[in-house]
Amino acid sequence: MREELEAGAVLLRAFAKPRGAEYLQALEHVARQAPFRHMHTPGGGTMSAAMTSCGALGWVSSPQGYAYTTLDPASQQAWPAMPPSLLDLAQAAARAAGYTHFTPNACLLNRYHNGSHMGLHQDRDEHDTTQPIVSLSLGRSGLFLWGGAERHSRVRTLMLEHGDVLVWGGPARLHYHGIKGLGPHAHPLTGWSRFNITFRHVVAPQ
Ligand code: MD3
Ligand code: FE
Repeated sequence: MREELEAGAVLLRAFAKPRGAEYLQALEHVARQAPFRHMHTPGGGTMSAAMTSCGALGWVSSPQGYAYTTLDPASQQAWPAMPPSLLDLAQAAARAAGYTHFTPNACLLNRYHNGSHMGLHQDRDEHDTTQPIVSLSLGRSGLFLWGGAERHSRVRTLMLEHGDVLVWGGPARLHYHGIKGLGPHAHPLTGWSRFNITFRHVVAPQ
């Protein structure tokens, strides 16, 4: 089911559900090489969602700021390669949403437990807003906050379920969004955890 949420933003309900277990295996393969960790923020806080990355570039937060890097600071090694199954899924979803030339080179993996959330924010570290962001939700459901162009724009909520894919581009690419919390039920494949994988095209740091 393809639902246009606003200009540029498409929700593909259950798009990834048939292969959900396969995508979770790919996620575990990444996390064995680059474990999930709780990053620190420039403001002195710690993010309640645990994160890791795969692909040529990975996203890191530290007291010094936010950046995409070619090396995982935890290992000083390159980030794990993007699993082909995940890359295929992201490109198929982008195509289904009307974005034909999506070439993600960064993939951010988020893990939420009880009490994890992600405050309203914009994704603007990619330095390329011509390509969309594709998001894959796996496991326990999450309450997505969907805002607008400004921090104080009206915010709507949407439950994201296992296998749902969001494609966010065009005029909606820089809109505010977040995760308020998790659904009440455990998921047969992930228990009390929710995972989200976002695929991005990032302009390589100089
Ligand atoms: C709307 N992740 O990793 S995914 C993030 O569920 C992030 O973990 C959330 O926000 C999560 O940055 C939400 C859906 C999403 C992702 C990127 C967007 C929605 C977006 C970028 C622009 C607008
Ligand atoms: Fe985001």
